[in-house]
Amino acid sequence: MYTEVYLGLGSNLELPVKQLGTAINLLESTLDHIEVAPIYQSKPLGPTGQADYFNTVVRGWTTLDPIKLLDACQLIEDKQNRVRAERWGPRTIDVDILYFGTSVVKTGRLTIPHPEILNRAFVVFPLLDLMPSGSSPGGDYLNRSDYDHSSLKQINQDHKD
Ligand code: A4P
Ligand code: MG
Repeated sequence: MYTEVYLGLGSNLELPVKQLGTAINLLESTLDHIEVAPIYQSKPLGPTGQADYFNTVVRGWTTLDPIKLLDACQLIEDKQNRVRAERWGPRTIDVDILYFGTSVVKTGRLTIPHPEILNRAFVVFPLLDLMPSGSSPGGDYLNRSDYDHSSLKQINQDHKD
């Protein structure tokens, strides 16, 4: 059985746009019918003194269950030499599961929908590019005008460049 999933990608180290592209290429073998939102640049949320972040959202379909999908996402992070040092600290790549169909998951390893979606313009904007109605699979209603997006800019560079 296929489930529609949305993944949030973020990077602020070692050519971030290229890191996003590498992760998307790797996700092509995990998800079917991948669609990718534009890339957005923003100031870091959390510890200051870090470089700007580049974020996007990917939609696709999977036959994996949520934990197996998390394993696949973490394998991609490992392949891209992600070092887990500081919470909210700099990273080559972060792959978060935002929505897994309409599922609600709360285990030690996994919370779905991702609890920070509504607090983050850099997640909501690319999500809305793929989901223009604003009705999320989690049952929330997303609206750009709810956000201060002064530090958020859509960049023209494509992850394939
Ligand atoms: N985990 C639980 N639920 C999920 C889920 N839905 N998807 C667990 C993925 N993982 C989930 O994550 C820690 C643990 O969360 C995982 O082992 C998994 O079991 P992590 O990525 O290893 O560590 P982290 O960095 O401490 O947490 P997280 O939640 O990924 O960080 P954030 O909250 O994404 O923050 N500023 C801008 N502008 N843009 C950004 O993308 N990102 C961060 C990182 C900080 N500031 C940022 C950005
Ligand atoms: Mg993460």
